[in-house]
Amino acid sequence: MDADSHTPLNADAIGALLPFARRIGRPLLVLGETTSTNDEAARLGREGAPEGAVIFAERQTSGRGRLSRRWESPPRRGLWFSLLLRPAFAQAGWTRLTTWAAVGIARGLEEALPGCHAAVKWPNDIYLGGKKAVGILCESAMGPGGYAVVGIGVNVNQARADFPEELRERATSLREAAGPDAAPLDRHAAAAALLRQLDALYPALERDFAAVVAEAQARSLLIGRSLTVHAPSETYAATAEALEPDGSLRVRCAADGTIRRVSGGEVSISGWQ
Ligand code: BT5
Repeated sequence: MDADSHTPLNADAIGALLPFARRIGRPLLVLGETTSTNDEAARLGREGAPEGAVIFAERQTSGRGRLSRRWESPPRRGLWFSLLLRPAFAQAGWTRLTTWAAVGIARGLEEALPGCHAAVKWPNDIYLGGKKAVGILCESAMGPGGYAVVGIGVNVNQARADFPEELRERATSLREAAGPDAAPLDRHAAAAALLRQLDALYPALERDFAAVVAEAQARSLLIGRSLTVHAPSETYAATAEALEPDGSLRVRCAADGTIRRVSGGEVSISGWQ
């Protein structure tokens, strides 16, 4: 199947599947091509747009992950989108957004593909069947008029051959998780499931974040595992113990048994790529 035989995304078709009273998904925009939907959402943020805007793009020419890594965004195969948010609590707490998005997206994937299990690899990846299906990139502008952008890349309809060779063993799509001969999924239904779940979970970001963290921990691929922690200033071996109330990761350092909290940087699971 070539790219053009995948039905183009249409904002009205997604909106028709969302509740009228919603915070997230108003307005809904679909662009043909952009550098990165995070750039577009940030532009809306700078222009003073209210929270809730969601921007999809069929193609990103500079889709990015953390640390300027590249995010593969093949046209019409996935859902590449960004949310513009202005949470109504102190900006220091906006780091919660990654955990919130991970849980909302995990629930949305399980709604879009009943029977699948979505696991969270702290802090910003979602895995299906042991492979990465989703990446999340939160970027904020602090200060007066500040805003947060939550960028989400969901692999929906890629077949194995659609991934670049170096990702084939590590990445997957909803379609691949559905089975070897599964037909392409309806991206409108998948997008609506994701946005409905994020919208439904949004109040918990402020009022019941402990429940969000508890679910992220229950879905976590890391807890109890041996890890390598790549902190900004050092790399060390550790075991993941739990998520902290703010969503950071509590680990026990292998060398001296001390407990540490990891809130930035990277972790890799020993024995994984
Ligand atoms: C992420 O970064 O996983 C965050 C990705 C966020 C992408 C969305 S798409 C909409 C919005 N607009 C953007 O420009 N970005 C956001 P990180 O944890 O740094 O992981 C990046 C790594 O994931 C890469 O170095 C690859 O190894 C791998 N990767 C790249 N593309 C992938 C894909 N489509 N599926 C699975 N893994 C991928």
